[in-house]
Amino acid sequence: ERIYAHLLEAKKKQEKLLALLLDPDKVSLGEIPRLMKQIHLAEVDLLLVGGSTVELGFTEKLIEKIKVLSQIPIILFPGDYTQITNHADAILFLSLLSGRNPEYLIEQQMKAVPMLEKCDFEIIPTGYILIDGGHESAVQRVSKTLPIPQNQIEKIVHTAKAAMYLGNKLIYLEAGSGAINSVDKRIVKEVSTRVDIPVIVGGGIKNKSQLQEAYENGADVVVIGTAFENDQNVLQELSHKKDESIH
Ligand code: 1GP
Repeated sequence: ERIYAHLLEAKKKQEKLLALLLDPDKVSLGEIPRLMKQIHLAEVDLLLVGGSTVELGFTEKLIEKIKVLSQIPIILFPGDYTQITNHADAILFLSLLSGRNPEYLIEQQMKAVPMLEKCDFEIIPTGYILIDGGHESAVQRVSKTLPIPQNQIEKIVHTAKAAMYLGNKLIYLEAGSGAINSVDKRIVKEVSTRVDIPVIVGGGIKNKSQLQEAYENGADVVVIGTAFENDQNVLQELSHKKDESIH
């Protein structure tokens, strides 16, 4: 339970964590050495690996390549059970609780079991909550579920608290990859004050002020994906977060 213990410890110390999301379908293996240099310089704390749809075997190849170059914990963030590989250090075992499609509430999780029985990494049960990011996100398209509107704060909080009562160890507030609107600060604040498990926030976060805003409102981990895909220098802009983190 090394990675989850680290998340809890960071939360206790109010030390904010930066996670970078790499989609195995979007990064080429040849770029990895150069990307990893930037990732190390920027003191990225966690690497999430996954995507809504990923070609079979790509996740494993990407993780193998990263592992040669880096000690940063690699956490699977799978869009479906076929992305699971024992090369990772942990998995966000997601249940899409904002949606009403049984496939992403329990079916995919059951299909994952034969593979998980062969894996020895940490399994971190995560309540995954899709919030309207102002565009049709890949999660929405693939899962065929509706996001919760940003103004339904109580519904989002109740979903998060129910997730916690069910035994989930993390809450992931997701505006969707490439969101126009990231998760509103009031949502981040309400959820993080009313649940006592770590809160991850992602979707549409592009710059330092958005990152800081999420941290200041209680996000324990912020995920950056698209912004780094579009501009690999963005990590340097975000990298001094530790000096300026909120106490
Ligand atoms: C998507 O929350 C992640 O699942 C990251 O979103 O790609 O918009 O940074 P972005």
